[in-house]
Amino acid sequence: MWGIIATWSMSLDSLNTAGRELIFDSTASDAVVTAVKQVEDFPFYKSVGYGGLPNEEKEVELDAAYMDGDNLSIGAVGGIKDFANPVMIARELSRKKVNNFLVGSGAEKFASAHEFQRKNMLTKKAKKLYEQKIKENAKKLTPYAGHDTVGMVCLDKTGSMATATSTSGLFMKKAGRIGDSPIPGSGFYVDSQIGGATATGLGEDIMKGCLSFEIVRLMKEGKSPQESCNQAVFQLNEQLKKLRTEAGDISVVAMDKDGHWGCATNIKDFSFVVATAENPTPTVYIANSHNMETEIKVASKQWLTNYFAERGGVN
Ligand code: SD4
Repeated sequence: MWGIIATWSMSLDSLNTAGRELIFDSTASDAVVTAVKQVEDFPFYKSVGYGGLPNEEKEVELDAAYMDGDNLSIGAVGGIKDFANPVMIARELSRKKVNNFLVGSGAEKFASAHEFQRKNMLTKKAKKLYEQKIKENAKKLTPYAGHDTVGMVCLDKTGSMATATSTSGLFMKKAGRIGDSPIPGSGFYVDSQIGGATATGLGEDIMKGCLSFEIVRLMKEGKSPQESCNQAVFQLNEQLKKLRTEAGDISVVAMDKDGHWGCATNIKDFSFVVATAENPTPTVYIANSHNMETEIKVASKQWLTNYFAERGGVN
């Protein structure tokens, strides 16, 4: 068995690549990092890597993480600027015994010392959107519809699991703001003996529930990935609404050690992608919630046509 699950339809192409690699015996670690890197490199996506939208000071600050489910090694970077592939830097950090999570200039020094590729990550398109936003004087922090953090959980044929995330965080965030995506247990978690989970949405709220760890904990208790995602997301959603009158956007995907998967969301039409040994062609699914249950359907041909038509306009 092998499998990979990823947040948002933007992961579709990279799951094609990852799926092929997994068929040919790639490790979960290599497959997940290659797949996330591919999303980072694609300029159309406004919320990950190259093309990511800037903070309120017009700087693209990126967060990324990597976790190895075999030994629980974690590496993460927060608020890193001017490097092409934060996910690769995160994996390199996971190989160290200490200093696994570096932010800002410390992360950049590490990346330089290890000769990771430098790149100005602010595209013309991102700059234009920033200038528009400044004109509108609209600074409300919201996750953007449709294209947010890329998070993936991967299982390879040998039973190893790995997870990785990458994001530019929220458009117009304060300089130095870090979301859930690089925070272990919140944006991601994986244990090859159990399974893994990763989240996307409003980091400030996802962190309140340590959501990814909670899902893995529920799977350890014997719940299926789908039951675990439902319980973790809907309980947190209800609790936030009760205690704070509202809950931000929250979506998660999970896979267990046998390649079974699940998803839950409190937003409309959350898209995610799955490829497994049984269904090796990556499939885009759309999730919605109804009475604390998640309804999942395969994205229609029309939905995919619209997605590809919109995505065509690179830069
Ligand atoms: C963050 N969770 O920085 C990320 C952003 C995101 O949907 O996933 N938006 O809070």
